[in-house]
Amino acid sequence: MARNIKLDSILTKGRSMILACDQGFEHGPRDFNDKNIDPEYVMDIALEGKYNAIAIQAGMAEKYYGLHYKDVPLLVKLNAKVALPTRDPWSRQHTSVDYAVKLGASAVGYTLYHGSKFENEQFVELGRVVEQAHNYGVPVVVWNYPRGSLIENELATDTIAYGARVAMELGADMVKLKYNGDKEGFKWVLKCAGRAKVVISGGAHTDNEPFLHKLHEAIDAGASGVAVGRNAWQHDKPFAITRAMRDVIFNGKSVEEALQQFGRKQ
Ligand code: FBP
Repeated sequence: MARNIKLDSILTKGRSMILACDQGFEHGPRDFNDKNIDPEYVMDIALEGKYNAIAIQAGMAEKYYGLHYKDVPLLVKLNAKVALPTRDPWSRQHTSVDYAVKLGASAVGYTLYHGSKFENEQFVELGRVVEQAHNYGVPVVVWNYPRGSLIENELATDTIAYGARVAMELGADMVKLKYNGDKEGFKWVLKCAGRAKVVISGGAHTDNEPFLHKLHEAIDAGASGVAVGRNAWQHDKPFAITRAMRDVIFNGKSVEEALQQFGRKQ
């Protein structure tokens, strides 16, 4: 019998637009400028932009997620690694599910590097996370990154599909993965994910049109949304790009229609 996992807490009409701000850890402060280095700047985008969740590490949740932001569901990342070059990434869990729940998490997140020589340790950790989170009814979002010495091309469709399957079989309720531009192949990726929702990652900040085009294609193929960071909070018009993403994800708008959001006031 399916368990009572409250995935709806981070969905609108079955879809999701998540704002991620864990790049300060994953990539380092080079991703930020004077404005967006302030977590409140990013949290305000999540709140006013009505995102389905803000994905942050526990320390940021402790210091910044309070009553003021209670209308943005909190997604606490449970593991992380820094951006030091390594062939075989291993992102170990540093925050417990219990603590994430105490912080007010509606969902927890875990980054899985399948294809790293440390993948078995990560499988065990993620398995435990799923068990603990589901005991609370808290959904688990898996950041799926096939990466490591066993992976030749992390953007090959078969590789992405394998990652989606692994995450679903380990218990992910939502899988966040990269969209490689192969729309037909992506339909297979979605089938591999089964009943786990699939959201695509935003990637490095790019121009509005190609970014929205990528999002539109993925949604059209059947994706459930996006977990975006740099394309939102590095944008000089974060609310316009937020509304444009919303148009594509929730309102069935074309890229051309969504781009009209840039003609409006911020
Ligand atoms: P972006 O939209 O900025 O790419 O953020 C999404 C995200 O999943 C972050 O949560 C994470 O820090 C980052 O991508 C990791 O991406 P990568 O390791 O591929 O640079």
